[in-house]
Amino acid sequence: MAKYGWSSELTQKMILFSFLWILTKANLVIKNTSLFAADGDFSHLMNPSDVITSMTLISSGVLCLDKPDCVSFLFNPKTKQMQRLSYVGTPSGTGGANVMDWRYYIIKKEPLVCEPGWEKFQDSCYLFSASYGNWNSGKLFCENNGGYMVEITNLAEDTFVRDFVRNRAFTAYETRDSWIGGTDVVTENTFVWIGSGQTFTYSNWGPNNPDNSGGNQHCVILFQPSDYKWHDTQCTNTNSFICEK
Ligand SMILES: [Ca+2]
Ligand SMILES: [Ca+2]
Repeated sequence: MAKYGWSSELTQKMILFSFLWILTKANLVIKNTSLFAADGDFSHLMNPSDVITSMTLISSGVLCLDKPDCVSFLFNPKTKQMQRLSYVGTPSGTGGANVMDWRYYIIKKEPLVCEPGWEKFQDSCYLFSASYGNWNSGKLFCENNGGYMVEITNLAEDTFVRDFVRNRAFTAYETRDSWIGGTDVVTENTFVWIGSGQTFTYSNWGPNNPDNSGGNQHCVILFQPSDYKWHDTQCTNTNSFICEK
């Protein structure tokens, strides 16, 4: 109804934000993502059993991106609730009081473009460094380049990264093996990704690893003699770095 300034027509207007590379929230990076608000009555899309609490519009967007089939969502700024949708909705007509606090948003992912020197794979860019150092210097190197030490969270990503290092020539012994972002330095044998703090949900350990050999192996490398499967090793060792952003 005109009273609420809503139109029966689906007019997508870009509002709010278009954030590139930037927004990091605990366990997720939103990249090349824009939110579009749509006018109209979308109350017919609501399903009370699917409503979840989300503090902000941005965290609602994060929750949507966190679910692979989510392409749009409803958000209520007054009740701090949202509902994810796996399709692009169309309005049923003019708005009404029952939906006045809810807004409908569409997620739009822009094509990902990686900077020179970074390799693109799926939704991330990867930097395979020619320099080397200990694990912490790798962490700082990646952060200084706007990313984080690589987090390998599925077989496809693991295959991409291992293929890359397997096929590249290394010029120094120190660059043969590569640091990745995994560590169990906080709690022995609980490996987490340093960028997100998430525990491993996927892993590809080499034979007999992790073994915490000598009692002080708390950082993870792609180990060439194991065809670049993962080994825990001493964080003070010297290897090349793989960054992601
Ligand atoms: Ca360890
Ligand atoms: Ca080991």
